[in-house]
Amino acid sequence: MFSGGTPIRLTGNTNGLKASPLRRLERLANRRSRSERVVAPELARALTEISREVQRQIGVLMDRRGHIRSVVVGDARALFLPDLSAHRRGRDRLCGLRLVHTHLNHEPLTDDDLTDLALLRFDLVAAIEVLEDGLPGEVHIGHLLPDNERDEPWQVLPPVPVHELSEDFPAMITALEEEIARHRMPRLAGDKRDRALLIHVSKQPRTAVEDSLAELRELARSAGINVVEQIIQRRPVDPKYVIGKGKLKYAVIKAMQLGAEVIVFDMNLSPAQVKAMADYTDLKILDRTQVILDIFAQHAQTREGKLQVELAQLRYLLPRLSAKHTALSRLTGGIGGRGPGETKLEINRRRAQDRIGQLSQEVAKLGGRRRIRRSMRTKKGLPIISIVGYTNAGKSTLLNNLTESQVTVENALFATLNPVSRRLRFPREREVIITDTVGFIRNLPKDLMAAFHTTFEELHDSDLLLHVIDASSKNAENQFETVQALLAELGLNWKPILAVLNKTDLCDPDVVRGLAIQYQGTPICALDQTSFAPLLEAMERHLWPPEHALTKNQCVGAEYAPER
Ligand SMILES: Nc1nc2c(ncn2[C@@H]2O[C@H](COP(=O)(O)OP(=O)(O)OP(=O)(O)O)[C@@H](O)[C@H]2O)c(=O)[nH]1
Ligand SMILES: [Mg+2]
Repeated sequence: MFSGGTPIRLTGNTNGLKASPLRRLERLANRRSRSERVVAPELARALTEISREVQRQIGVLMDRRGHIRSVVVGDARALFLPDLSAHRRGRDRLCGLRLVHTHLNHEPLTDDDLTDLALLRFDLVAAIEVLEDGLPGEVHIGHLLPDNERDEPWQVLPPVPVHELSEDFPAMITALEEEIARHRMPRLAGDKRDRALLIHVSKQPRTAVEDSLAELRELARSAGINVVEQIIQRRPVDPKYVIGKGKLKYAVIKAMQLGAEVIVFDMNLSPAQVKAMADYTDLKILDRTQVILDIFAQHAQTREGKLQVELAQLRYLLPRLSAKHTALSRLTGGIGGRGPGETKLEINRRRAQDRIGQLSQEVAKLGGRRRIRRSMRTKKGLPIISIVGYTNAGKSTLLNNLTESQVTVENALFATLNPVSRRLRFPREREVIITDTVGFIRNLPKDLMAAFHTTFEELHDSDLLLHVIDASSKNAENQFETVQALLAELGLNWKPILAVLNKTDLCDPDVVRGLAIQYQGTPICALDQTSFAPLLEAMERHLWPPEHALTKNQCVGAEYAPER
């Protein structure tokens, strides 16, 4: 083990070893081999002799200067490697250690040897056959390959006797490392985004899988994650390793080849699954909820929004914070671990609990104030229209162009977090308050729903909901259903709702006609105020019953009056 300063040089299955081999192993641990070979013949011989005597595999981890950093004892079939996490040197490089060990049964490199090679990024792995007389036989060597086109990122060399090993090990490693760095996907200058591999696992139909992944890619993009690869597994979810251990190994190796630091699962992971996978790899493991929370954390601007997001993040993290869990630091730094306003999330369990209590109170207090503001507004008797809809449907754009305001509009998911209200003046001195709010999404994380409770509460005061639908999306129908279901969940489905078909400038007119019939919707292009007349007319019809309604010609558009 290299963590904690002093290396523990002899590790593994040393129980029951007699004094003599134990002493020889300890002596080995202080050795330095000056050979330019992968392993010097004398060292190989020392290893095979002890190995034969104790009938266990013996391995050494050697640095590039030939120092033996650790001696590892296994059983007859495998080694038990120490924790090397403190020894990682960045993903563009090998770890600077080679593993040289014995094989008692003349076997070539095993699957475990090669997995260790890939996951721990050893300079190389060598297995020395132990002959009957305890002398070293042939040496099997495997090393990583720079090429990331293949499924297997390693190469196994033809075995050679120890004394025939070439003497240019240092040159070979330098060349290999250079090659690996060259093959890395080049990062554009200034691109500091985390790179991620996306994984979808389910038995859903292909189109559903593709839609789901497309949305996850959008979420990732909005969170500032650079997606470098995606893997689809059409199988039931493995309760522990989600895609199964074998496939997880493949994914981790693939991620490493591509220089990805993060694996994002297109689903929500249980705390146990996160822990199992984090124990297996030091890549950061994220799920869909964390990506959404991360976007919220980056977009939160108001004090209330920041508190709500931090609350949602901590509620999500709490069950994942076991008392002593190394994966934690991976949960809490960078993507998935950013607090709102660039703070770092509190990771200690006890403090997280305290903070949740404190945040809940503050959010409730702000909710109370919000309620007072609302009731004052209601007293004024102005009708309230709320704009709802799937995220990125164009809600804020509509609010801006109806009222000539400057709410943030972005081609990103969850650009808006907290409600913004503006006045909208109709002819004949009729005024309404129109509110834009946070967008909806499929499987909206429940911790977010809970934290944004007071925000959603505001919708209850509405006299009319405008459900903005992105008519240009091929998932318009699913998105419509999702929003309807969430409205029902919030107890809002009994409210009068006007369907608004947006982004019609991007649509085939026949599609718009079809959707208009299907949803009894009013087509608009939120970017173009001249398209608003039918919508304004429909809003008036709802708010002021027909006997008082304006004639069509009188409804000419909106005037802006800022909220006081
Ligand atoms: N072509 C076209 N683009 C539009 C239209 N309406 C909005 N957009 C674009 O769609 C993107 C999202 O618009 P927003 O108004 O931010 O959408 P939103 O529904 O408020 O999104 P969130 O707040 O993130 O949930 C922006 O890039 C807008 O410019 C439209 O009618 N036509
Ligand atoms: Mg918005």
